Amino acid sequence: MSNLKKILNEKINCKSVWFMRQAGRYLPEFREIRSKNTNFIELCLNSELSSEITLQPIKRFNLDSAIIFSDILMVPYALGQKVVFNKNHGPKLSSFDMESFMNNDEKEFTKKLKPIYKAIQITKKKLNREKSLIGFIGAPWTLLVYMLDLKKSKNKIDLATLESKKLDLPQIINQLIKYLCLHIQNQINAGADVIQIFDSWAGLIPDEYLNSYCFIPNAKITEFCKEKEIPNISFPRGIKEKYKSFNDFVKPDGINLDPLIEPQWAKKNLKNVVLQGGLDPSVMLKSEKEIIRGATKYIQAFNDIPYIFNLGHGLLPETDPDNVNKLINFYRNFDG
Ligand code: 1CP
Repeated sequence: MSNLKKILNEKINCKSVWFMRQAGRYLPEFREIRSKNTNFIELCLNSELSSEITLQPIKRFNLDSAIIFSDILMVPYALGQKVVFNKNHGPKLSSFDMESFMNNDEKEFTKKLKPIYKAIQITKKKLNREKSLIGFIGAPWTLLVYMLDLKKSKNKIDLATLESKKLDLPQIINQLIKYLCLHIQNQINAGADVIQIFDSWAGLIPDEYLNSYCFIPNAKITEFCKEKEIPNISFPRGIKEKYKSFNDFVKPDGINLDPLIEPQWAKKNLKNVVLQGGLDPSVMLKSEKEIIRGATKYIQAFNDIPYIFNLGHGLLPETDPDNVNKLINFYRNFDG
């Protein structure tokens, strides 16, 4: 069994390191493939290339886990929205249509995403058995931010527009949960060992909606993972001290910290859960000394509890791969 699974399943204190966005734009070998494949959705649906990209950071750094190269927006795509990835402007989706959204069909959904499941199968065969293959989904709220185009500036959502749309959000969220659980099931069937649930924009939810848009949907999906006995990791990024009530309510196997969460606070307040990550990815753009100082804070704080080394968000495209290598070596050699 991989160290990642051992830590999540048995709460064993051993070393394991992987990074969010470990396969991506900071790697020259990724940029080379990407430059020849200008349609990002098509690239995600190319099983051979997706598997090759997934394995690039494993080959380069011998990381303990691989995360399948895909995107959280493949689910809205499979549910009928057009998705385009514009350079520098982030992803854009065609307008949301409630009727066609509610008319989706499970068989059709699985068929559209088959190449992702095939990529998981191919990767699993090539991956050393000591390593985990991580599948993932975006949580309903984070998908809605893109599906309904809610984000009007970097850290704000347009609540007035959301309310003026008069959409039946509980119905939309439940429909999303159904298809997200199907996507998880299909990834497990194809060979995923662990599931990470990204709620990257949870921090933008107004307080009065946190329960219905974040806690309850994440809890339902986590419950599904538990029924299927698949280790799961939550990432409710940006909700600050509400990480505690999230953890008590959702009860995930693992929880990814963001850079706003102090390691000592997490240790004291987040119980019965394996902690993962936390280090600010922008630290990776600094000097070796600063990277080591940043990492030491986390490694030392969590030295005596099960901890999965990772960052507080994805690796930035400007990151020097050499710095990633230095950080991994520092973590692996640390014994204090
Ligand atoms: O070359 C390019 O222009 C594409 C860049 C890129 C990549 C490499 C996008 C567009 N998505 C991905 C892959 C990806 N996305 C992975 C698999 C690879 C890995 O992690 O190693 C995963 C897990 C995601 C998940 C994802 N996509 C999230 C959740 C995690 C997070 O970073 O918060 C979100 C919010 C997205 C949406 C998305 N996809 C891509 C962009 C530019 C965005 C917008 C958000 C952003 O800029 O981070």
